[in-house]
Amino acid sequence: MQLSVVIPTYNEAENLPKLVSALFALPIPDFHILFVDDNSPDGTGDLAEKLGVQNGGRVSVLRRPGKMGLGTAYLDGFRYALKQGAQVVVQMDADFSHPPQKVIELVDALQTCDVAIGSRYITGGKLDDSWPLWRKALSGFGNTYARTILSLSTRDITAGFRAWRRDTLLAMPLYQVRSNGYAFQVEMAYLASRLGFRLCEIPIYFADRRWGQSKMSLKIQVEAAVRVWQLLYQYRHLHKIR
Ligand SMILES: Nc1nc2c(ncn2[C@@H]2O[C@H](COP(=O)(O)OP(=O)(O)O)[C@@H](O)[C@H]2O)c(=O)[nH]1
Ligand SMILES: [Mg+2]
Repeated sequence: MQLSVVIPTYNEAENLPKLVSALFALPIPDFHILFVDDNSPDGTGDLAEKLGVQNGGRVSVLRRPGKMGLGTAYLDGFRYALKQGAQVVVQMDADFSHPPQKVIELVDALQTCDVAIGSRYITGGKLDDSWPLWRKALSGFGNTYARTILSLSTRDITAGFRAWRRDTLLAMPLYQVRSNGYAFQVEMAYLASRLGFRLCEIPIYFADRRWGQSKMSLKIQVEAAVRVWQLLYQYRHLHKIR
Protein backbone atom coordinates (compact mmCIF):
# COMPACT_ATOMS: atom_id res chain seq x y z
CA MET A 1 0.00 0.00 0.00
CA GLN A 2 1.40 3.35 -1.05
CA LEU A 3 -0.83 6.14 0.26
CA SER A 4 -2.90 6.13 3.42
CA VAL A 5 -5.22 9.05 4.26
CA VAL A 6 -5.83 9.23 8.01
CA ILE A 7 -9.02 11.02 9.04
CA PRO A 8 -10.04 11.42 12.70
CA THR A 9 -13.78 11.59 13.19
CA TYR A 10 -16.17 12.58 15.92
CA ASN A 11 -19.80 12.94 14.81
CA GLU A 12 -19.09 13.30 11.11
CA ALA A 13 -21.76 10.93 9.68
CA GLU A 14 -23.11 13.51 7.19
CA ASN A 15 -19.66 14.15 5.75
CA LEU A 16 -18.36 10.59 5.51
CA PRO A 17 -19.96 9.08 2.37
CA LYS A 18 -19.34 12.25 0.35
CA LEU A 19 -15.75 12.45 1.50
CA VAL A 20 -15.03 8.81 0.60
CA SER A 21 -16.51 9.36 -2.89
CA ALA A 22 -14.53 12.57 -3.40
CA LEU A 23 -11.26 10.93 -2.34
CA PHE A 24 -11.71 7.78 -4.42
CA ALA A 25 -12.52 9.96 -7.45
CA LEU A 26 -8.91 11.16 -7.38
CA PRO A 27 -6.55 9.66 -9.93
CA ILE A 28 -4.31 8.02 -7.33
CA PRO A 29 -3.81 4.28 -7.81
CA ASP A 30 -2.75 2.69 -4.53
CA PHE A 31 -4.80 4.48 -1.97
CA HIS A 32 -6.29 3.60 1.41
CA ILE A 33 -8.51 5.58 3.81
CA LEU A 34 -8.26 5.09 7.57
CA PHE A 35 -10.86 6.63 9.86
CA VAL A 36 -10.07 6.96 13.55
CA ASP A 37 -13.40 7.20 15.31
CA ASP A 38 -13.93 7.89 19.00
CA ASN A 39 -17.23 6.07 19.46
CA SER A 40 -19.18 8.95 17.89
CA PRO A 41 -22.75 9.02 19.25
CA ASP A 42 -24.08 9.70 15.72
CA GLY A 43 -22.90 6.29 14.44
CA THR A 44 -19.93 7.50 12.36
CA GLY A 45 -17.97 4.35 13.33
CA ASP A 46 -20.60 1.91 12.00
CA LEU A 47 -21.03 4.00 8.87
CA ALA A 48 -17.28 3.94 8.26
CA GLU A 49 -17.25 0.14 8.58
CA LYS A 50 -20.08 -0.06 6.05
CA LEU A 51 -18.11 2.14 3.66
CA GLY A 52 -15.21 -0.28 4.13
CA VAL A 53 -17.34 -3.22 3.00
CA GLN A 54 -18.69 -1.22 0.04
CA ASN A 55 -15.19 -0.22 -1.04
CA GLY A 56 -13.61 -3.65 -0.94
CA GLY A 57 -11.46 -3.08 2.13
CA ARG A 58 -9.92 0.19 0.89
CA VAL A 59 -11.49 1.91 3.90
CA SER A 60 -10.59 0.85 7.46
CA VAL A 61 -11.75 2.10 10.83
CA LEU A 62 -9.80 2.28 14.02
CA ARG A 63 -12.41 2.40 16.77
CA ARG A 64 -11.59 3.86 20.14
CA PRO A 65 -13.89 3.60 23.18
CA GLY A 66 -14.53 7.32 23.73
CA LYS A 67 -13.55 10.85 22.82
CA MET A 68 -9.81 10.90 23.48
CA GLY A 69 -8.78 13.93 21.44
CA LEU A 70 -7.33 14.73 18.06
CA GLY A 71 -3.66 14.26 18.96
CA THR A 72 -3.87 10.64 20.09
CA ALA A 73 -6.33 9.89 17.26
CA TYR A 74 -3.68 10.97 14.74
CA LEU A 75 -0.88 9.15 16.55
CA ASP A 76 -2.87 5.90 16.64
CA GLY A 77 -3.79 6.40 12.98
CA PHE A 78 -0.20 7.10 11.91
CA ARG A 79 1.09 3.99 13.69
CA TYR A 80 -1.61 1.85 12.11
CA ALA A 81 -0.94 3.22 8.62
CA LEU A 82 2.82 2.66 8.99
CA LYS A 83 2.22 -0.89 10.19
CA GLN A 84 0.10 -1.48 7.08
CA GLY A 85 3.08 -0.41 4.98
CA ALA A 86 2.02 3.07 3.87
CA GLN A 87 4.82 4.95 2.07
CA VAL A 88 2.99 8.26 2.32
CA VAL A 89 0.53 9.29 5.05
CA VAL A 90 -1.88 12.18 4.53
CA GLN A 91 -3.79 13.66 7.47
CA MET A 92 -7.00 15.61 6.96
CA ASP A 93 -10.28 16.62 8.60
CA ALA A 94 -13.54 14.89 7.74
CA ASP A 95 -15.52 18.09 7.23
CA PHE A 96 -14.44 19.27 3.71
CA SER A 97 -12.41 22.16 5.12
CA HIS A 98 -9.48 20.47 3.44
CA PRO A 99 -10.18 20.25 -0.32
CA PRO A 100 -9.82 16.56 -1.28
CA GLN A 101 -8.32 17.34 -4.72
CA LYS A 102 -5.36 19.02 -3.01
CA VAL A 103 -4.21 15.61 -1.74
CA ILE A 104 -2.52 15.16 -5.13
CA GLU A 105 -0.43 18.34 -4.82
CA LEU A 106 0.51 17.55 -1.23
CA VAL A 107 1.72 14.10 -2.18
CA ASP A 108 3.61 15.42 -5.24
CA ALA A 109 5.36 18.00 -3.05
CA LEU A 110 7.01 15.14 -1.14
CA GLN A 111 9.34 14.66 -4.08
CA THR A 112 11.24 17.71 -2.87
CA CYS A 113 10.34 18.02 0.81
CA ASP A 114 9.65 15.79 3.81
CA VAL A 115 6.40 17.25 5.11
CA ALA A 116 3.91 19.09 2.88
CA ILE A 117 1.40 21.39 4.58
CA GLY A 118 -1.88 22.65 3.09
CA SER A 119 -1.52 26.31 3.96
CA ARG A 120 -4.01 29.15 4.42
CA TYR A 121 -1.29 31.72 4.98
CA ILE A 122 0.84 31.74 1.85
CA THR A 123 0.09 33.44 -1.49
CA GLY A 124 -2.88 31.69 -3.07
CA GLY A 125 -4.11 30.31 0.24
CA LYS A 126 -7.25 31.64 1.91
CA LEU A 127 -9.61 31.29 4.84
CA ASP A 128 -13.35 30.91 4.26
CA ASP A 129 -14.94 34.25 3.32
CA SER A 130 -17.90 33.59 5.59
CA TRP A 131 -15.76 33.41 8.73
CA PRO A 132 -16.35 36.40 11.00
CA LEU A 133 -13.43 38.74 11.40
CA TRP A 134 -12.77 37.69 15.02
CA ARG A 135 -12.38 34.04 13.97
CA LYS A 136 -9.95 34.93 11.19
CA ALA A 137 -8.04 37.17 13.56
CA LEU A 138 -7.84 34.46 16.22
CA SER A 139 -6.53 31.91 13.74
CA GLY A 140 -3.99 34.41 12.35
CA PHE A 141 -2.90 35.45 15.81
CA GLY A 142 -2.52 31.83 16.98
CA ASN A 143 -0.26 31.11 14.03
CA THR A 144 1.92 34.18 14.45
CA TYR A 145 2.17 33.56 18.19
CA ALA A 146 3.36 29.97 17.79
CA ARG A 147 5.71 30.72 14.86
CA THR A 148 7.36 33.61 16.65
CA ILE A 149 7.96 31.81 19.94
CA LEU A 150 9.26 28.69 18.19
CA SER A 151 11.22 30.61 15.48
CA LEU A 152 9.55 28.68 12.67
CA SER A 153 9.45 29.93 9.08
CA THR A 154 6.38 27.84 8.16
CA ARG A 155 3.43 30.23 7.74
CA ASP A 156 0.54 27.89 8.63
CA ILE A 157 1.70 26.01 11.67
CA THR A 158 -1.72 24.95 13.02
CA ALA A 159 -2.90 23.47 9.71
CA GLY A 160 -4.26 19.93 9.93
CA PHE A 161 -3.92 19.06 6.22
CA ARG A 162 -0.52 17.50 5.67
CA ALA A 163 1.37 14.79 3.83
CA TRP A 164 4.22 12.88 5.49
CA ARG A 165 6.82 10.56 4.05
CA ARG A 166 7.06 7.23 5.78
CA ASP A 167 10.72 7.78 6.78
CA THR A 168 9.92 11.15 8.31
CA LEU A 169 7.20 9.74 10.55
CA LEU A 170 9.38 6.79 11.49
CA ALA A 171 12.20 9.14 12.51
CA MET A 172 9.96 11.28 14.73
CA PRO A 173 9.84 10.50 18.47
CA LEU A 174 6.06 10.04 18.37
CA TYR A 175 6.01 8.51 21.86
CA GLN A 176 7.01 11.92 23.25
CA VAL A 177 4.18 13.80 21.58
CA ARG A 178 1.57 14.75 24.19
CA SER A 179 -0.36 17.64 22.63
CA ASN A 180 -3.97 17.56 21.54
CA GLY A 181 -5.99 19.83 19.28
CA TYR A 182 -4.13 22.64 17.50
CA ALA A 183 -1.08 22.15 19.71
CA PHE A 184 -0.65 18.69 18.18
CA GLN A 185 -0.17 20.22 14.72
CA VAL A 186 2.29 22.74 16.14
CA GLU A 187 4.25 20.08 18.02
CA MET A 188 4.56 17.79 14.98
CA ALA A 189 5.72 20.62 12.71
CA TYR A 190 8.14 21.89 15.34
CA LEU A 191 9.63 18.44 15.90
CA ALA A 192 10.04 17.83 12.17
CA SER A 193 11.69 21.20 11.71
CA ARG A 194 14.05 20.82 14.69
CA LEU A 195 15.10 17.39 13.43
CA GLY A 196 16.10 18.99 10.14
CA PHE A 197 13.28 17.77 7.92
CA ARG A 198 12.20 20.08 5.09
CA LEU A 199 8.69 21.52 5.47
CA CYS A 200 6.94 23.01 2.45
CA GLU A 201 3.53 24.63 1.97
CA ILE A 202 0.88 24.28 -0.73
CA PRO A 203 -1.81 27.00 -0.82
CA ILE A 204 -5.36 25.86 -0.05
CA TYR A 205 -8.75 27.51 0.24
CA PHE A 206 -9.91 26.49 3.70
CA ALA A 207 -13.71 26.27 3.49
CA ASP A 208 -15.90 26.28 6.58
CA ARG A 209 -17.12 22.79 7.51
CA ARG A 210 -20.05 21.60 5.35
CA TRP A 211 -22.05 19.73 7.99
CA GLY A 212 -21.97 19.34 11.75
CA GLN A 213 -20.17 21.39 14.36
CA SER A 214 -16.60 22.19 15.27
CA LYS A 215 -15.24 20.10 18.16
CA MET A 216 -12.56 22.61 19.02
CA SER A 217 -13.16 24.53 22.21
CA LEU A 218 -11.70 27.49 24.03
CA LYS A 219 -9.96 24.94 26.25
CA ILE A 220 -8.09 23.54 23.24
CA GLN A 221 -7.00 27.04 22.19
CA VAL A 222 -5.73 27.85 25.67
CA GLU A 223 -3.95 24.50 25.79
CA ALA A 224 -2.20 25.38 22.54
CA ALA A 225 -1.08 28.79 23.81
CA VAL A 226 0.51 27.26 26.92
CA ARG A 227 1.91 24.20 25.13
CA VAL A 228 4.00 26.34 22.80
CA TRP A 229 6.18 27.42 25.73
CA GLN A 230 6.40 23.85 27.01
CA LEU A 231 7.54 22.67 23.57
CA LEU A 232 10.30 25.26 23.53
CA TYR A 233 11.60 23.83 26.82
CA GLN A 234 10.89 20.14 26.24
CA TYR A 235 12.78 19.97 22.95
CA ARG A 236 15.60 22.40 23.78
CA HIS A 237 18.29 19.71 23.40
CA LEU A 238 17.04 18.29 20.11
CA HIS A 239 19.61 17.99 17.27
CA LYS A 240 19.20 17.83 13.53
CA ILE A 241 19.31 14.24 12.30
CA ARG A 242 19.34 15.17 8.63
N1 LIG B 1 -11.26 10.70 16.71
C1 LIG B 1 -11.41 11.98 17.05
N2 LIG B 1 -11.62 12.92 16.10
C2 LIG B 1 -11.78 14.21 16.49
C3 LIG B 1 -11.74 14.62 17.85
N3 LIG B 1 -11.93 15.97 17.89
C4 LIG B 1 -12.08 16.38 16.61
N4 LIG B 1 -12.00 15.33 15.77
C5 LIG B 1 -12.05 15.35 14.28
O1 LIG B 1 -10.94 16.13 13.86
C6 LIG B 1 -11.26 16.91 12.72
C7 LIG B 1 -11.06 18.40 13.05
O2 LIG B 1 -12.03 18.82 14.00
P1 LIG B 1 -12.97 20.09 13.77
O3 LIG B 1 -14.04 20.05 14.79
O4 LIG B 1 -13.39 20.15 12.33
O5 LIG B 1 -11.96 21.27 14.09
P2 LIG B 1 -11.92 22.73 13.44
O6 LIG B 1 -11.85 22.53 11.96
O7 LIG B 1 -10.70 23.36 13.99
O8 LIG B 1 -13.18 23.39 13.87
C8 LIG B 1 -12.69 16.53 12.35
O9 LIG B 1 -12.65 15.52 11.36
C9 LIG B 1 -13.26 16.01 13.67
O10 LIG B 1 -14.31 15.08 13.48
C10 LIG B 1 -11.53 13.59 18.85
O11 LIG B 1 -11.49 13.83 20.05
N5 LIG B 1 -11.37 12.32 18.39
MG1 LIG C 1 -13.01 21.51 10.80
